[in-house]
This record gives sequence, C-alpha cells and structure tokens, in this order.
Amino acid sequence: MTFQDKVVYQIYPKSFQDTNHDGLGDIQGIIQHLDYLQKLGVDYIWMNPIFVSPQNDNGYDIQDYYSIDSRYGTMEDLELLISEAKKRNIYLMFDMVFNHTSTYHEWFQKALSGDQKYKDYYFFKKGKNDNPPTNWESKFGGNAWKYVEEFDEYYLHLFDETQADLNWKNPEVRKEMANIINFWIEKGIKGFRFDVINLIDKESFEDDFEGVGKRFYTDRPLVHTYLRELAQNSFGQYDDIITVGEMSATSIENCIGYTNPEHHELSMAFNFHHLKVDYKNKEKWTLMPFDFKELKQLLNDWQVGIQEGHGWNAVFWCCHDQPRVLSRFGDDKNYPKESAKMLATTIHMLRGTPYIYQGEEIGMTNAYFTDIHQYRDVESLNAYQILRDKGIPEDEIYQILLAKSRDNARTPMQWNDKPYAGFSDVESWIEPIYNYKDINVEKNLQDEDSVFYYYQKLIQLRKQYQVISLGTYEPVLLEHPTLYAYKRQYQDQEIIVYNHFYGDETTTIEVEASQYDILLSNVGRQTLENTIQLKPYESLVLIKK
Ligand code: TEU
Ligand code: CA
Repeated sequence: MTFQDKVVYQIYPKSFQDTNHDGLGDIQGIIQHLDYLQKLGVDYIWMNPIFVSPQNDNGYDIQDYYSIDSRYGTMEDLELLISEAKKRNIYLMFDMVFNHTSTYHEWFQKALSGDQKYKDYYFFKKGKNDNPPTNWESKFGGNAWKYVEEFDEYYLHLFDETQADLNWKNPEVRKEMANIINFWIEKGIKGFRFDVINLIDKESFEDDFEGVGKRFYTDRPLVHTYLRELAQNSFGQYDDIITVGEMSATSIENCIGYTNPEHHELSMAFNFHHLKVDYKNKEKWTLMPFDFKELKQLLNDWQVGIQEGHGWNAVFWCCHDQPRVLSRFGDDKNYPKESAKMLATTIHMLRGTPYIYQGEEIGMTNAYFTDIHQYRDVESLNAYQILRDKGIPEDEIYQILLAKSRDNARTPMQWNDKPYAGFSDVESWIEPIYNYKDINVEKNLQDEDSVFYYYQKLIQLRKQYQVISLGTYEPVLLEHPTLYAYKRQYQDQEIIVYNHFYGDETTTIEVEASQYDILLSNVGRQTLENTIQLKPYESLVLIKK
C-alpha cells in the first residue's frame, strides 16, 4: 500500500470529548466528532493508549493490553468507533507501549510473587555494594532501578517506577507482543505506533560515567532484529497496515535502518531532534529562545539523509509530549493565524507523513498555567520538585513549566465558547486554557480564513499533487537567516516552498515570476513579481507552470 499521501491525526482521548459527564474524554466522544475529522480530511486517527491502566502516566502504564479502560468506554464502543470511522475512510492507529508494562500488570504481579517465568519478563538484578545495579537515570527523574525487598533485587524502570521495562531478550515476551498486535488487527486496527521502541534492546548493564545511561539502551543492534521478527509474526503479513516507531533520540542512520522498506521493519519513525532547539545544554527543563538556525539545519539534515537512505519519516511539530508549536516557534500573540499557517505549511510540504495533533488545526496555544495545582503530568510534577531541590527560584520554575510542560498539549480540546470549552459539562480533569472563547472549533468553522480551513487545504493539496507526497527534497537558500525554503520535484511537477519564520524582520526574495504560479499563500498573496517582500510569518508555495 502506498501511504505517502495519507495524513494522521492524533487524538489524546482523555482530552478530546467527554460524553458521560465525568470530566474525562471517552470513545463515544471521538465517535461524535468523526464528521469533523472527515471534513478536515485526515486518513488515520492515532489514539493514545486506551487500555486498562492505573493511569500513572496517562495510560502509558498498561495493565492489560487486551481490554479497554472503563473510563474510556467498552469494547463495543471501540468496535463502533472502528466501523463508524471506516464509513468515512478513516482508520485507527493504536499506541503500543511495548518497552514496559505497568507494575499492576498480571505479569509483573506474578513476578513479584516469585514466579520465575514472569521474573524473566522483566529485568530483576542484584545491586552493587548497597547501590542499584547501574547509575542510569529514569527519564522522569531519579535512579532507574527500584528496590524490591523480598528478593533483595532491583527492577529496571526507564520511566516511572510503576512502568517496569520488559525483557525483549526473552522469546516469550516477544511472542506476547506479536499476539497483542494480532488481536487488534483482528478487531480492524490498521495502524500501530510503537512507544519508545528503539529502547527495547538492553544488553550491557554498566555504569555510565559520561551520561545518564542512554547509550547502553538506545538504538542497539537487536532493536532491528526484534522489529523484523515482530513484523514477520504480525503486521508484516498485511499490506494495508502502517506502523510508526517513536524514536526520540535516534540517528539518521538507524532511522534508515528502521524504515527503509527493504528492511521490513517499520513504515516510518518519529524523532525529536528538531524539538530540542530550545534546550539549554541539552537539558529540557531550562529556558532558552529557540535557535532557528539549528532548527533549520536539523530539519534539512534529516530530510536529505532519510531520502538518501530511502527511509521515511513522520513529520510533525506537536504531540501529547510537546508544548504547542504556535507558542513555541510561532507568535501566538501578534500573529497567531499567520504563524500557525506558516508552521503548518513547513511541515505539510516536507517529504514525509504529516501528523496533526488535536487542536493544532484550530491554532491552540500553550496552557499558560500559573499554579502547580493546575498541572497533572507526572513528569512536570517531578520536574517541579527536582528544580526546587536544586534551589531554582519559584517564579523561574513556573516560567520553565509554562514553556516546557507536557500539559501544554493535554488541556481539553476547544470546541466552542461554552463552559469547559464544550469538552465536558462538568469540571474537566485538567483545566481548559483561558483563551477557549476566542480559539475554538466553532469559530474556526465560521471563518473562511481560519487555521482549520488552511489545514484542510494542505491535506487536499497532498491528495491532488503527487509532488507533495512523493517528490524529492532539495534545500533552497540554505544559509538564509530567517527563511526555511526548499524545492520538491516529481516527474514534471515542481514546487518551491518559502517559509518566513519571523514577524519583525522583512525579507526579500527573487523568483522567476513568469515560470511559476502561486499554489498556496497564508497571507492572501494573489500575484507574483520577480521581487517579493515577504510579510511576517509568510509562507509561499510556488508551482512550476
Ligand atoms: O515518550 C517517550 C519519550 O521520549 C519521553 O521521554 C519524552 O522525551 C518526554 O515525554 C518529553 O518530555 C513516550 C510517550 O509518548 C510518553 O507520553 C510516555 O510518558 C513515555 O513514552 C513512557 O511510556
Ligand atoms: Ca467521560
């Protein structure tokens, strides 16, 4: 199946639409808005995990891979969602969290009771001189090993201590994973996103004296072997299933390995390098204006590198783990519409499969929370404590959370100007953003010039012009200080895309006006001249006559 002309829409179920008055989004809520998604034009819905879970990490701590968490609904609800979506040519992509399970999972509980078969599903290890087995750090803060007194052993948790890492070396574990996928394929699921899947090969358990342990468990060679095996035993037997690996810190080389179709691993991968350009000294919990030059360099290097290796990437700005791009690389105060559209153009015209995160298509912003009690995310709450313990002043911590917290993306979807933004009619599990009366779906749908209709247009263009889905990529004006521009080519089609990333600097470009037409403009530009003065946050897509 060619999937290059498809677009994926990510739904964070907990914050999309509540229908049974408990302040939590649910499956019925997604069904309610399928017409909206069809209008937008997307092909797949990636849903964050909706399996039974204690919800310590919002469902990324799975207790049962075969059942739906009752907070979201029932298996019947899911079946209805699958069939209602299918009627609209929309298919579901499930989120498989296979690097770890919840410690409440039956397997882990059996392990804790001393059952050796299940202890081998995880990593239980002896400590070293009263210390944990290694000095690796958990991604959510603190050491990555948790002590279990009964065994005088520790188990590995790269994330929260209720998320125990699975031992993929054990063939039984790998069989379980394939079974889970096959179960969901039977139900009609047509896509899979694999959470932190480049971390599943852990070979040497050594102290890391240079970093926090990452190099001992990231992108190790067996990840490729395991993925090929998993494909063979499950999704690889079908030609209408797409897969995406989440690979935060992977390399171009490895990403080609994972996604070149000849390797039979995955359809595509996410990487997050371009979303670390506002990290001071590579540290997330810091404040720094984003580095445009670095952003452009990274996007370009990945475009060129993946293309050369015949791999394929997911292209995106937003997800449930990232602050809103409009507040981050755009200007949500002075140029909200222009910059939202410019950022959308940048992504949707690149080589790769675009992912839209709920609310991005209506110009949702960061949350601008001012009190720690408004935050819900385990990572943010831990970071708050850690930064306090480091002696960082309270107001600086708030500035950092404001810019970096994952909760920026997890607030309720803004449907209309009614209380709780139309997400629920009772208090929502996390507060809606203060600006929901101005920024919401209803308003977007009434305004021809809205961010929504611009996204709709971008999706339509992808279906209409193969140069967008299949064309080659080549940078243009790479050294330009405020522009990210590139050319795409396919057979006799050619487009050039100019994206101006600044609001306060003017930029002049030279084009061959007689050779090109305007395919898309985010500022209503109608005619072409040889010299063009680009407006703040302008995007201009030209197509060769
Ligand atoms: O995220 C993996 C991941 O790379 C995170 O550590 C990411 O760097 C962090 O959220 C950014 O601050 C995935 C899921 O998307 C995330 O929601 C889960 O918490 C995590 O895995 C554990 O399953
Ligand atoms: Ca609900």
